[in-house]
Amino acid sequence: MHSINKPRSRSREALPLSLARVSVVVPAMNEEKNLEHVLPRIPDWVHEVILVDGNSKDRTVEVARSILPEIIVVNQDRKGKGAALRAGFRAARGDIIVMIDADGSTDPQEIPAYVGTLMSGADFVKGSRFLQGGGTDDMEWYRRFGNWGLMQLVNFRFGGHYTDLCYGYAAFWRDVLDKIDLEKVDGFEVETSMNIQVLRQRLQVQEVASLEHPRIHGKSNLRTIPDGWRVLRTIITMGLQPNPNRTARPRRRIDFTRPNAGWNRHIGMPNE
Ligand SMILES: Nc1nc2c(ncn2[C@@H]2O[C@H](COP(=O)(O)OP(=O)(O)O)[C@@H](O)[C@H]2O)c(=O)[nH]1
Ligand SMILES: [Mg+2]
Repeated sequence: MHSINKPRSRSREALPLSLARVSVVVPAMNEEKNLEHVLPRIPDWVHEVILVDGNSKDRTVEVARSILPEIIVVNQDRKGKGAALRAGFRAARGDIIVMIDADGSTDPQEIPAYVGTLMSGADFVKGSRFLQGGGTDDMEWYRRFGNWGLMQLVNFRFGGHYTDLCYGYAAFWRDVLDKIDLEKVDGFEVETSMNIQVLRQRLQVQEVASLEHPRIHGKSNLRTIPDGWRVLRTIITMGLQPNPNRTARPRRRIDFTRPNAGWNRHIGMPNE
């Protein structure tokens, strides 16, 4: 038995995070000026950082390599943020995959909150700007309104309790990729598609409060009307498809009789 007063041989910070390997996927299109505000803020214990270059016309790739020489750079097969994430997920080797933006809006220093929530039993963790503790400085009123309306539709049709929908910060265990299909999801509807599919798969989905900062340099690539329409079309199309798991019982919650059942399940460690 451990005595409470006995000093630990390893630091507390190094313990849980060293067990699972974390890949961070960063889609970036013409973000040369923003990367210096993003890449250095990624925690050191992250196993790998994957930059998906959206055929940038500026020095995005060179700048990324100069800041983080070990960064892995991949290309995407089609245009759009969804295609970029798909390529990044395919290249990722970690047990956990975290997706963040390259424009300075999502703060890599929040990664421990996502990883910690996965460690404690969640399968899929999404950031929310509208939970207590979260917020945004990067959303015009009409985008806020659109996001809210689309989220209501998703909650109504797919039985979620989301407080946010179209936000680029999320993290998940890599086996989630076996359960969701992103093959035809090329654009900004990617987060919505993922958020719906994880609900349909009855995964343990959890939100964490997140602060979204203003994009530092440049302009958003999102076009409110066409991209909002793509999101709406995704919700309608998926809503018309029958749920293959409709009769499945909701996934068993964390089994407290098994030690560390949360992360052991995902990284294939014995439970005893
Ligand atoms: N590789 C790649 N990255 C993209 C593409 N579209 C957007 N991004 C990146 O995705 C992130 C979010 O895009 P952004 O334009 O800021 O949209 P917003 O945050 O919704 O306003 C940023 O890091 C962009 O550089 C794309 O087609 N390819
Ligand atoms: Mg942005």
